[in-house]
Amino acid sequence: MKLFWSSRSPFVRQVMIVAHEQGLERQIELIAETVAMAAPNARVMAHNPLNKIPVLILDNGGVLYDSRVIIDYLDTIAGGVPLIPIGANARLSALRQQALGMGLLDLAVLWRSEMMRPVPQQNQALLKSFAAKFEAGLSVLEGEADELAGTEMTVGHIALATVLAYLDFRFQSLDWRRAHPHAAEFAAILEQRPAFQATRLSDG
Ligand SMILES: N[C@@H](CCC(=O)N[C@@H](CS)C(=O)NCC(=O)O)C(=O)O
Repeated sequence: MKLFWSSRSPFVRQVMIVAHEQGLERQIELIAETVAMAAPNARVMAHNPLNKIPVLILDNGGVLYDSRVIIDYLDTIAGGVPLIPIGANARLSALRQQALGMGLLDLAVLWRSEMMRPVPQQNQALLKSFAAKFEAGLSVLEGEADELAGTEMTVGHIALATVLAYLDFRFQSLDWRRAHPHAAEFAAILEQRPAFQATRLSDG
């Protein structure tokens, strides 16, 4: 399998965490790609018309995107303890938490992109709205963090811990730990796992 990959992408990171947790990482060849909303990458678009990574190219030529689909695929073929639980309640809870994490990451990417525009061109209403939604999401995470920290890891844990890692990577001035100590404890526990250590976000 080949994965269109970047060390900067929190979506790619989740796929790689699942690959490591499920012992599949050696079966995945990483193809480094640079992507940007304003500069379509022809190699990526040839496989994913949305121009987004991660994209997984299967040995039989099949193509999978987005990160949730790839995670589901890896979790299925691994055949071990699933990170997407099987029982209905646990499954829905994990998928809802994953949706919160993925949604916060989508928001964070858009927020950062708006913040990087020259100040006179920034849409202040949009920035305020991004900040409000992000804070609301973090507050839900803070309320669930103790339970997350004490339960078996799922795709929900992975998505939410990756949001917090992305804040450390791209939003250092936010100082999110101050108002979210339970989330900070949850992140600290997960980041100790080898799969998380092996997949740290970086610009290099
Ligand atoms: N929903 C997608 C989001 C992926 C995504 O936004 N990836 C970013 C990199 S972090 C990207 O490829 N951006 C390029 C673009 O938006 O054109 C997923 O879960 O895979």
